[in-house]
Amino acid sequence: MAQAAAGKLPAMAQAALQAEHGAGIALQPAVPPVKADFTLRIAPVTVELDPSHILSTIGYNGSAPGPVLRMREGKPVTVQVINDTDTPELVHWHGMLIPPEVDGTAEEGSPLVLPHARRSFQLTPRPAGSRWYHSHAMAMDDLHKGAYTGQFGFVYIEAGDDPGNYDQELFLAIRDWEPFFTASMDDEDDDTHSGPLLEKPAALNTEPDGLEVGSMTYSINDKALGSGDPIRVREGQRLLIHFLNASAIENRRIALAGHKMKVIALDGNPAPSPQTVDSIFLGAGERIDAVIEMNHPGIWILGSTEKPIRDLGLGVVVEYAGQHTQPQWIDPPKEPWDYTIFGKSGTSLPAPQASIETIFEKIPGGAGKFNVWLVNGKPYPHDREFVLKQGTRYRLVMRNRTDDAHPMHLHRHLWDLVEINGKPMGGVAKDTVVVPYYGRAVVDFTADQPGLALFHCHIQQHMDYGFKALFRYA
Ligand SMILES: [Cu+2]
Repeated sequence: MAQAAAGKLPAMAQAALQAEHGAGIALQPAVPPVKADFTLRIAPVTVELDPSHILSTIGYNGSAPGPVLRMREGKPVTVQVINDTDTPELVHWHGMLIPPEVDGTAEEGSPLVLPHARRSFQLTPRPAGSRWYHSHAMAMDDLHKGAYTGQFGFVYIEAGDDPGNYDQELFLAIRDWEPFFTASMDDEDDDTHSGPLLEKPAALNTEPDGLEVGSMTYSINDKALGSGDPIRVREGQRLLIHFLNASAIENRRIALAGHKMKVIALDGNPAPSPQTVDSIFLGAGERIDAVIEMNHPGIWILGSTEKPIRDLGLGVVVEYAGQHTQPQWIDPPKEPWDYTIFGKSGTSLPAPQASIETIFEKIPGGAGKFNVWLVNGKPYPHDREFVLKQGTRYRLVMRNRTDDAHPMHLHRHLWDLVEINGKPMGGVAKDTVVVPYYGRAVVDFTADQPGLALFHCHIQQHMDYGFKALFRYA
């Protein structure tokens, strides 16, 4: 926890160095070593959330999360992936504009890294900002596979122009562990609403819902709240925190008690209007970069705004020097999360030349079964993919006719948000957007990344049971 909180070379940076130099990786005989800039070894790991919760999962380079990989924008790198498990694996580079062969999904035709085999990938990291890598394997009804495992980590792509206007830089990944099937899912999806229900279906399907996935335990990085080192600060410091919701399951709201956060980037892309907020909301797969002024001495909890989730581990203690109280929590004001406040009105974007309509629906699975998710009336795979023409500017309309908020992601492309639930906006670029329940999101993008591109909900179970589609180039 709080890997960058103390010392010159934080543990995650050391891990990154190790990854860079491939330290500790035993090369199998008869396989010539590959000169790689980064090596990711997929293998069983243990995660000690706290001394009474030690979990077994699959991770990268002996830990979960894996190392923070720092890359330079535009500078090609070779990544060697070694799969020391019995399951074929895929490493996806979320938020990068890279070809389908290296993007890391089976649907796009990226090669699998077979069990007990290795494979090298060349990619040119871009754009700059907070990206991440994770398994893109299907899990279906196996909660020990894919994004349910500890296979996730940050990639930070540097542009070389970081003014370093902060005293500490931290990478905090929000996670849940020990997933289980449940008939009742209670989450904060209603947080996403600030408008009318624009996309309510004509006739509500009132069949009972199928099983969803819940979690027994939570953490930030690999430690539960109260375990591991606190983030140690001094009054007057500025913290730059890169947040990532690495959950395969849920969207989350996060706050630091007693403090406000200035959101400066969404999904790693600078926000044209940075805003100071009481809490942040992260859909599964989303990132937020926030600067926090240490102006309220005490000992505080940074964590989930939901008490039951904090009690199950989702948080970390922030400790000012010289303070000796118990960690305090204060509920922040509850306001719906609103992407539009980070945009800039009057932002001029190229006009869309064509539009793509998508409608999301749920077929309730009923007791003991799974829901099925439809894109335009059908679960994946579709008879015909969405066809893009190279160089064309598209308007993608996402109509969510379900009672859940879905974090939608299009691989290998960058979206410009133009409307959330009827509210126009501009200037915010993202790769993942939470489409409010019975709501709508509209984004524009330029088709400039030839090859197949996967479009899906970032909640693993939704994706596995139909909630995905392929975009292909004509
Ligand atoms: Cu979903």
